Amino acid sequence: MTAVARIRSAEVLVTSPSRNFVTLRITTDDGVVGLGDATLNGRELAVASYLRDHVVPLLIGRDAHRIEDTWQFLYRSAYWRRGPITMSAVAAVDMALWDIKGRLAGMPVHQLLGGASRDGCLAYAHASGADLEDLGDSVRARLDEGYRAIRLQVAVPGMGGGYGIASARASGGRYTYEPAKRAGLHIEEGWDSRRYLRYAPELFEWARAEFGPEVMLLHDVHHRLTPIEAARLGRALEPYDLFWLEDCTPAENQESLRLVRRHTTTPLAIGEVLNSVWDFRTLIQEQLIDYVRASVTHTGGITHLKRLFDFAGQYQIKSGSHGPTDISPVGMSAALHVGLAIHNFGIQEHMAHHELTHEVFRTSYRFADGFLHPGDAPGLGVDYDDAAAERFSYEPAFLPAARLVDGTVHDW
Ligand code: CS2
Ligand code: MG
Repeated sequence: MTAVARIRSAEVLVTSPSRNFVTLRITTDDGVVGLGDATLNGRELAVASYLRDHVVPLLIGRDAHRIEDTWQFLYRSAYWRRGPITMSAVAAVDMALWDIKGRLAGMPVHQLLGGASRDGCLAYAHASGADLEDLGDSVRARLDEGYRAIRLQVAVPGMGGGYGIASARASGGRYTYEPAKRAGLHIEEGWDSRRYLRYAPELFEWARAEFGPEVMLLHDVHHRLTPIEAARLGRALEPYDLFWLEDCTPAENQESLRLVRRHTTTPLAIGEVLNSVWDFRTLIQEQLIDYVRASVTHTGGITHLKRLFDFAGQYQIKSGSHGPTDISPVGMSAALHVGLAIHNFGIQEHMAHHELTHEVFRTSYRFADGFLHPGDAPGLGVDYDDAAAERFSYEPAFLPAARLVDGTVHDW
């Protein structure tokens, strides 16, 4: 007799312990609980409504064990496919069902995915600064914590900023960059590609001279260059041996990466704003990238992310799971279970969550000597503290926009 675990309830939980998170909690008739992350930064309530109004009614009474069937049902029966809202909602259900299956089996999710393929997941941290001295302090703090791979972002002189910067000096050495701002108003930042292109190679020349050849260095362009500019940057950075150059040009037009690839051997990572295996098809089949930057939260959950990574693996492309603070601890844990299990793991982003976030989400993943491990607790290994969550009500927050010097809206 096959065991059935009927879904009794599914709740959409919104909380804001330092930033907004949307979580789906599914409970079976026997009281087994599973959690899924549905946080879409700056558009959180759209996914909350999609789940509450359109998905939860379809879940009640279904067998929580039927993960693949539920995934296909939610994806195909919606008729309106793909996109960040749909794929985040499907992801939350998928993660919660894997969590339930793991708890019922008494096994961590990575065991259900085939077991560990490695001892831990190589993680990279963020370092940034208002200038090189400030950035240096930030890098040293990350190295002291044990990271072996670090993403470097620094303000471009004369531009009054740049993407992904928190001053280490101003935050007392603690890295506190948070993309979404609670100010309520839409924040706009300036951008000048010519200044940036002149400065980026200087940044990495400095970094190699300062920190030597061993540390793995990463950099995020955040979609701001044209393909030919990206090609030029990739080539200029070759002497500094980057682990990867991320989102060097917007990738909706996947073919544009052909041009970049023709000119540079700097490894390329793409994909945090893409949501499905179909969005990556040309990038993967033509080997136009080296790392898939998808997140478990925005790409249909564990089931679809694994399918995407397996596809990439046939082309010697590795995983590089998106892991900023806007992926909740539930999403981070799910990404780690996948990362530990798959063969073609590359690296995991780790932008550590605020202490308040951990008061709501009790996690069992751990970091040591540059590596993350999801832990061996059954399921995903994350518990949600309702009493703590109730202390932090939702606060609207917006991602910034970028404008060029003449006022034109640019890619942020
Ligand atoms: C970034 C993200 O981590 C990254 O690589 O690109 O922090 C991104 O800006 C945010 O996830 C946007 O919500
Ligand atoms: Mg990025």
